Amino acid sequence: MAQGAGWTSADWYAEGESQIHFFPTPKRLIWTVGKKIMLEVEAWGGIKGVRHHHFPHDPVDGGMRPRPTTPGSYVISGWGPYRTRSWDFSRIRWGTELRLDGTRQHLLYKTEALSQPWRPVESIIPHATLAYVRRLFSDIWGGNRRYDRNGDGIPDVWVLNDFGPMAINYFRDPNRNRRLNAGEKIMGEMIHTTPENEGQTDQGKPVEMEFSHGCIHMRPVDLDRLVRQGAFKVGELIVVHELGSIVWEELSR
Ligand SMILES: [Ca+2]
Ligand SMILES: [Ca+2]
Repeated sequence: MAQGAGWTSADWYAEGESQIHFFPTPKRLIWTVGKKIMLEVEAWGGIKGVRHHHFPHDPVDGGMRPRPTTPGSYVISGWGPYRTRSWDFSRIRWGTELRLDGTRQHLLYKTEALSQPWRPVESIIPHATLAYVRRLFSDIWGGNRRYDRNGDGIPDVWVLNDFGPMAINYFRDPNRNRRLNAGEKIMGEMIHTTPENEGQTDQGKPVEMEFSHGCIHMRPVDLDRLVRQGAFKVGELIVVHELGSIVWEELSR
């Protein structure tokens, strides 16, 4: 079993080491190498429950209350499209192929099962009728043709997953070996974009950031930039600083 104290503040900004630091209060995510800032972008974490504030397509059971992003020093475990049963629209992986059934009344998604390669979207997300998906796609993506090549308002692929095309995940690493061992768990909080922000970017509209339920939200262009420049490496430390913390002033550019 994994044991030990894990990574601590003594490990932050280690000489010559690439790290990610997230400061929820000033809404900054910083990629550092030692004490040098390689890139700094805006990023939004979670906050304490906000009364009367509803996030886009909140789960109908209301089971997901916003919470602050959990502070700590973690290790990046990987990235990719994320899928979870806890969020209705995230039950289907981003980019999954879609098509209409024979009656053209129901939307099907491509499964990974050979026995039943296409299943109704409604079988996994009951309220996601064809009309609902069309409306949501129009609200988020406008008249997008990249994901709707025939222009019928029905997307060709699933671009409504709450976690965007790619989520970067991380874990607590009590035994400090930078590997995910038995007894170590990947956090349910991760770095990702939202479909709303992806759609705004695609349409050239201003990107309106929102507080998360605990995850770390970034602009699609910023996430792309960090990934392209090699900021998120497996095994690298990611530090979620406490609410109220400010960016350490000894960092330089
Ligand atoms: Ca279409
Ligand atoms: Ca470990």
